[in-house]
Amino acid sequence: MISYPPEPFRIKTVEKIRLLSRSEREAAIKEAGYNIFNLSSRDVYIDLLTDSGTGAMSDQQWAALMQGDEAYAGAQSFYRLKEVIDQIFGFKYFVPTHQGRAAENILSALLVRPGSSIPNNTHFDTTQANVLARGGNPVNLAIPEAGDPQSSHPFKGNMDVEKLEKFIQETGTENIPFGMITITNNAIGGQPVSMQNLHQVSEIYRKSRIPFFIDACRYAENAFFVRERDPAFSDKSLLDITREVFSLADGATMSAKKDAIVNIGGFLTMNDETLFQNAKNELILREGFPTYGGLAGRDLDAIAVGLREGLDEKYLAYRVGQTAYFGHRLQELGIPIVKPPGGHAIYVDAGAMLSHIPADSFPGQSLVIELYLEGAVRAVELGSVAFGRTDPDTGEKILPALELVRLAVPRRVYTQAHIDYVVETLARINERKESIRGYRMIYAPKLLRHFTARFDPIR
Ligand code: P70
Repeated sequence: MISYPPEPFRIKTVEKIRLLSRSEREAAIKEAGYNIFNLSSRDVYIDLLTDSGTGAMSDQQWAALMQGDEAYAGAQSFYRLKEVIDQIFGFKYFVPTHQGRAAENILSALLVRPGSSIPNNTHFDTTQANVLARGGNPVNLAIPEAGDPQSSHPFKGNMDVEKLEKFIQETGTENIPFGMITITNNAIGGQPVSMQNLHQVSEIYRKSRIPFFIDACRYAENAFFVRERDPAFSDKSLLDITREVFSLADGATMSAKKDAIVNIGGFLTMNDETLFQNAKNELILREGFPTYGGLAGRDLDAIAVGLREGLDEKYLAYRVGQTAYFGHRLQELGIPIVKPPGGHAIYVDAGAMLSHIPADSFPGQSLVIELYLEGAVRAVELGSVAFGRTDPDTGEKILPALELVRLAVPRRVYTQAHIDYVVETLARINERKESIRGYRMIYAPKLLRHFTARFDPIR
């Protein structure tokens, strides 16, 4: 029997969910242009679209909201958040932003020049888009194992350091305004990055004088995996591990909607004073005054409390345990998933499961739609719909290595019975998988197309 530690909390507030009938679901998804982003959330039973902003806040966080200081400048909420960010991240400066992509936008606006390149283990959708939007070139340099769903490499999120060195040599440091690494690596399965890899990447960037920024959304889950999987860290505290990680970089972008367990918020943090000055000016132009960013004072307080809760050992053991339980149950049923289970989500290898559907007919999108039709479960495609694009110079279609469907687990929201329901839904789909057809994309914008694309079933 697979199990995981019981929830280290009890439930004080509940939210009703409803399950539509099959014919109602058919009508809803058709109306949505076969894109789950267009569904009304009332029509979704189990919502695994994202773990971003969907977590349940604690009583402590709700209490902190009441103490929010809504002063325009110098709010006490800012100083309370600063204390926590100083302790966990340890960079000299930070600016609050309304979410992660706003931090990415500021960084890209200030540093990306047309034609320049930004390496990463794997850029997630909004970082890729923010770099592209400034005329830059987002480059993915993950280790080869990242492209193999079967590989059980313990740190499959790692960057390929040889490729990184070669890339820097060929491109020239003057064409790389900053380098990144994403922890955990969301695009390829929520896989962790090892401390050793972070040290190597940091050394390479530093010796080339390339500023190093960490996309830190799921840094706490990454720290937990480092402690679990690297014997050198088994007796270190999660805070010590985290401090070591951030000491290797020059700054970080953060979506607090993930490991800080809030519904909205983020920040950009850095050591460079000039960059900080410039970031403040960008912030004032678009987000807000530097002591609140695009947020209310109370939001800053919720983040301050959430950052500490997100790094709690008991919480993380339950959290990562729940995701692993989910993955192991699917593996028992022979459903191909990215191995090993990631921190915040399970990624079904739709390319393998629906191998009769070619990439340009979007097997991942087909599976996402089937999940909704079969059980009103909402997942997201992370394959050719989300990451596919056309090279502006050559007109060549660039497709991702894998056709994945992500089932993200919101933090502190669903119970084991909910997870079991999703497993059973997928089991029924798996039994009739040969009859599932592909889709045609009938509308797509240039950037971040998955959010608004529309589809038609191929008959
Ligand atoms: C997700 C969401 C956000 C994200 C991220 C990394 C590694 C930056 C950001 C931006 C986005 C999403 C995707 C599909 C469906 C719904 C939402 N990731 N870096 O779920 O942060 O959203 O705060 O601007 O994962 O993974 P923000």
